[in-house]
Amino acid sequence: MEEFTDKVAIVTGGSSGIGLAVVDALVRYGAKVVSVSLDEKSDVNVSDHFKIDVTNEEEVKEAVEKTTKKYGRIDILVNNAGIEQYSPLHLTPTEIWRRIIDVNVNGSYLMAKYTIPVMLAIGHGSIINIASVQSYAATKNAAAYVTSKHALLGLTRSVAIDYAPKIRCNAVCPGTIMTPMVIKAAKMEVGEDENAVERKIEEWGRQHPMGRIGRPEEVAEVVAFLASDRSSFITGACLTVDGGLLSKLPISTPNADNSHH
Ligand code: BMA
Repeated sequence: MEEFTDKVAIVTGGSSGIGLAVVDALVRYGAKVVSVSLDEKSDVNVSDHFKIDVTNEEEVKEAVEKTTKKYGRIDILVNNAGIEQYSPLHLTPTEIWRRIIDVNVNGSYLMAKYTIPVMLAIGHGSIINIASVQSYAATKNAAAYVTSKHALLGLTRSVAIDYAPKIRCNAVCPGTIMTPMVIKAAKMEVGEDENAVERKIEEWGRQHPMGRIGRPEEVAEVVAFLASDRSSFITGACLTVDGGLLSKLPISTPNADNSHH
């Protein structure tokens, strides 16, 4: 499907996890994709890769300028770069709190700030923010991350109403997805042992009604849909991609098949 022929996309955090899957999907559907991340190198599929820190305003400005100069346009921005760390709020070092908010929220703000004028100039654009199920509810000991992901929905809605009808802005809210970030979180809980990590991830999977955690490609497909004209009347939305997690209350109920009555 060459849906994105002549379209140009920028993906932040494009060298691993969900970002990498998004890069691959957009390339597969015909877009030229520029990846920006802290890593030296990126996916072989990208048209360009810039090593930047999305919290650095000068670096963001320059990456957007270089992209616009070379390709003449930016149709799609995917704010995917994100970090998390687990600790109770009062034990979270202030610099860690600030860094999480800086990457997850301010990075998305800066990318939008410099990309929006380019989108306005070409008359359209689609911005997709990778939020989380933690945009709606919290896991324990993740206050900075949870706060940042809640904030991303505010950013999404504000951009949506400020720039409609030219620019659409939506969020995707993934549940647990098999990425380096989630593997790291599992290791924080159970240590380095591979079997223990696998068991932890399977346990998380069982908490999702679908019985498993998600694959990065399953998020990337939704991002591609929101980037495309197939979602032309969707703006300010958050599409949940969580295998049913947010639909479930963790309360036990009588089993009708096993009733005592
Ligand atoms: C994500 C991350 C993951 C976690 C998932 C479900 O945003 O925090 O580490 O597994 O939410 O809680």
